[in-house]
Amino acid sequence: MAQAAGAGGSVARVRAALRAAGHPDTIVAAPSGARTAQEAARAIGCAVAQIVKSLVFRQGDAPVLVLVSGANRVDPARLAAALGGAVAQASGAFVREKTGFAIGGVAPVGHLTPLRTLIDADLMALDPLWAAAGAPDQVFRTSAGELLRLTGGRVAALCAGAMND
Ligand code: 5CA
Repeated sequence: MAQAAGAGGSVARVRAALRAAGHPDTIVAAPSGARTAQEAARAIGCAVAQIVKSLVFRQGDAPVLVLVSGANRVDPARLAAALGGAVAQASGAFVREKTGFAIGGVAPVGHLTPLRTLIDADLMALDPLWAAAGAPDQVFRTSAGELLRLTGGRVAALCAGAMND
């Protein structure tokens, strides 16, 4: 299995989190790379919309995980409304500190600390979904229902992106 150098521990953390939650181990390597949603979709052979972006924002010092379709962009106003306050996109250092993952490999599960999670409503209509598995060349297959269950996240309409135009 191809793995980014030094990312083996991060992928193992995702695998352990999936197993602990009773989710099948669906992690696969994308040797051509899956650093962006476009790259991941090309590697898997699925629509960009089916790639889950795991975006970290910060509300003060608190991290917030936002799961959104690769075809969508988060609308900052909708996100602020859903969270009841302004948020900013987190720096790579903040993301690493709170999740243990580097940008490009941030998974929806297996974080070092608990993250309040929001799931964009558009993801609910897409199946299967693929999300990063802790490294920029590893993804796993899942579903919107499983993401809800795994993260304990709340569904909200967060995007005014491609699917809402
Ligand atoms: N592996 C792919 C497909 S699952 C992936 O992780 N995509 S992602 O969208 O979830 O992660 C990339 C996101 O990281 C970008 O959309 C962007 O929001 C964020 N990002 C990229 N560069 C930076 C940076 N320098 N600082 C903070 N966030 C960044």
